[in-house]
Amino acid sequence: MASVTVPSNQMMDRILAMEVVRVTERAAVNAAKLRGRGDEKAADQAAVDAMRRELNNLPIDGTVVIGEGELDEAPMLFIGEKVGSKSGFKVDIAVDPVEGTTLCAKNMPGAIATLAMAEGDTLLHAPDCYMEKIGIGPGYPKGVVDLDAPAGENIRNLAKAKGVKPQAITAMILDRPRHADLIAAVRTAGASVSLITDGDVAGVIHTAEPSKTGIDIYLGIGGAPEGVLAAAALRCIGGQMQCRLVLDTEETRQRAAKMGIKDPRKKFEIEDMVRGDCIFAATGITDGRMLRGVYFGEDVIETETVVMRSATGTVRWIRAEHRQGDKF
Ligand code: VTB
Repeated sequence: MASVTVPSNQMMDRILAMEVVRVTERAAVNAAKLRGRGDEKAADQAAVDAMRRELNNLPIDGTVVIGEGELDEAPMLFIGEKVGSKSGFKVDIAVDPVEGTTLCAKNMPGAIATLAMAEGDTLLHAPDCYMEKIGIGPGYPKGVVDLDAPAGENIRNLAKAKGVKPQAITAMILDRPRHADLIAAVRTAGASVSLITDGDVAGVIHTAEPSKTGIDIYLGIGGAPEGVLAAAALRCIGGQMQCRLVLDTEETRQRAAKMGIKDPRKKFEIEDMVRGDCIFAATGITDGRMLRGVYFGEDVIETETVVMRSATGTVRWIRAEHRQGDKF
């Protein structure tokens, strides 16, 4: 039988790749109990509580670097909060207990509970501001698309690299007035635009498997925390992503500087946002294109989770049946 050799310094990651599944599962189930109730805050709080409780059970010395806000504004999972047994492996953690709070409150497709965990001091500490993003899946030459190139040029270059006409390219974009020019430029280039109302972490991940999702490229401005989470996922599954923080006020520039960002105009590559080994996990809260939402049966709760590990590129789709309802 073939044996799998994992260097001892990565052993902890390997165990954690399974452990983090519990964290996003619990957050998703707790949020799903409140989905469709029109109360974004309540569902988010339920997911935050569950995620924090589970993180604190892990054998890690964890620091939340992307969280629910800064200390004074978020009572839990705030940026800088220490989580875990505090005696284990040193890790940075990015969380979004409910990515798509509106989707969850309205029980619309695509809400997920998500987190990324990386070796200590390797995740970008980004303030909660906007971020320009461009992402494509694996298999393309480096630099085929560029954050600073006009959208039409990116579409044409991507189509050429894929060996298709621009008409066969689909770009996913958040449906926001700020994207009106971008959407028009992509359409003028001949490509199709798939609009989403929320959920750009999943949006970026869609580009990793265009043959299944129909999405070739992700474009536009979304949240910076979601950008770091998406970068962690692409680091695991491959692909290219470039981002730039939108630091358009003195206040955001100062917050970024405090977090160690020296160049406010820096174009971040995946390796700048996630510098070390990482794990990414997401569990569906509501049914989505990528993950099924939580299902509540009579004696069983079902969840679907994707967990990825950059050290090996392994992607696991975990369909779980939970029979002990009171653990949530
Ligand atoms: C995106 C999306 C999120 O925020 O980052 C978006 O992924 C950006 O902010 O699900 P605006 O809503 O202000 O455009 C969400 O939609 C919500 O956090």
